[in-house]
Amino acid sequence: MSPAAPTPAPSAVTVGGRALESIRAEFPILHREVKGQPLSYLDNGATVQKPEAVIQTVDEYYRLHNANVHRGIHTLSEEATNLYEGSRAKVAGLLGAHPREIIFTKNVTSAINLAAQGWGADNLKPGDRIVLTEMEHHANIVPWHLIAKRTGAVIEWVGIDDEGRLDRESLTAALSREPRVLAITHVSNVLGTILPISEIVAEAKAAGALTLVDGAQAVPKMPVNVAEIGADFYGFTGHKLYGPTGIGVLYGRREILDEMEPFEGGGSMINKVSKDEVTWASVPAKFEPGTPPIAQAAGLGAGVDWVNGIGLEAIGAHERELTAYALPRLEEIPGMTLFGPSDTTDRAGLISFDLEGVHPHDVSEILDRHGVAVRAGHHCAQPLMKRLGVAATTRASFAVYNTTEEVDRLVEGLHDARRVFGL
Ligand code: C6P
Repeated sequence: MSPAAPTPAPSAVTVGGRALESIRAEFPILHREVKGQPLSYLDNGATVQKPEAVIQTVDEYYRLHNANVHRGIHTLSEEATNLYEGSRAKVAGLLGAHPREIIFTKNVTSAINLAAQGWGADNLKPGDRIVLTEMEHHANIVPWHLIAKRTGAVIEWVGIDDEGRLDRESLTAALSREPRVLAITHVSNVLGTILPISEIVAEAKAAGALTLVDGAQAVPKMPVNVAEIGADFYGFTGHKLYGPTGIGVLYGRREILDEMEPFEGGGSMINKVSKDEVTWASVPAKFEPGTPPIAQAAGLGAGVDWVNGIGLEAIGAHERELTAYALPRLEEIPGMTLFGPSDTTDRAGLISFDLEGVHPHDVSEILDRHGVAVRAGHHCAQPLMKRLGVAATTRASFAVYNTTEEVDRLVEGLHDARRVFGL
């Protein structure tokens, strides 16, 4: 563990060339109080707060442009369609993909379900192997259980080492058994581990596996280029990228999307419907039945513009600095166990921990009295909790607007939690 970094003066901190204070000013919710204390929102792994630009875009959509997309030949419908498709182009630009490779879904959970069911139903057969890792979120476990049950495929697990990094030997061994699928996270939502995803995907492809990457915790924290990564599918969720809830993204390689049958049927995804037969629209419409999340897509587009204005490299670096600042201070607290890699080169801005003698729910409740919001629980990663030997952890997770003062308040709150429990 590196020695504690000195506290920078708040007014001197910049992110992507912008003063941190001016970035914070763009987030209205950061100025409210909780339990009579200023809010320190450190639950960004669950969802991030929204800047004015995103809030205004959603508001303006309903005030000025609300209509259904791809349907009406009238001005409002054209405006709504332009906003919706414009956001698709922005997301494609962010990921280095073609807009036709971007499917809008409800969240990353539905993106992974779409890929698992849509691809798996026609491509998996009894005995086929699906490889998952011990650090997956349930969103990248349960959909594979569902398709395995339907097709007779079997799930195999790749382990992690004691620092929370992927056990590469275990991965290589699993890949040597020629699995049909590797579904893997890019960044762990519990450990913060950043996986060397391009290397892993290349190894899986060489073994002939279809690859799906869960980018829920990566896309808000670092530049992601799907062409460089080379995965067949890559998913993320809009509400963690400063956008609204209700919108997620599945990137799929064009050839795979063209070959895949739709997962759900309905309006907007067809070419022709007769009493006896249906033909599909081309991608991405084939995978977007019914009225899509139009306002949410517009908001996500504004979120993409907003992060591009600061730069994801700079956002990730700021969050890593906060992590480097927090780790030694947390480690000094008696009874503290920290999970995840001990240096910050391959870990993103989140920290899970266990405070001996205080249940994570109590930690979280006491921190809330200090105005500090963190998450406590299994973080939808129960196989990982089992591997770590705990039922739950407390997690502080950072975003672009967090400060070292907020880390100090977290540390003070944790000392208070120990006092409350007589420790
Ligand atoms: N993790 C957390 O507090 P949805 O709910 O579909 O927007 O995101 C699911 C998801 C998938 N993968 C990873 C790696 C995630 O972190 C999440 C969401 C939140 O850690 C809520 S459990």
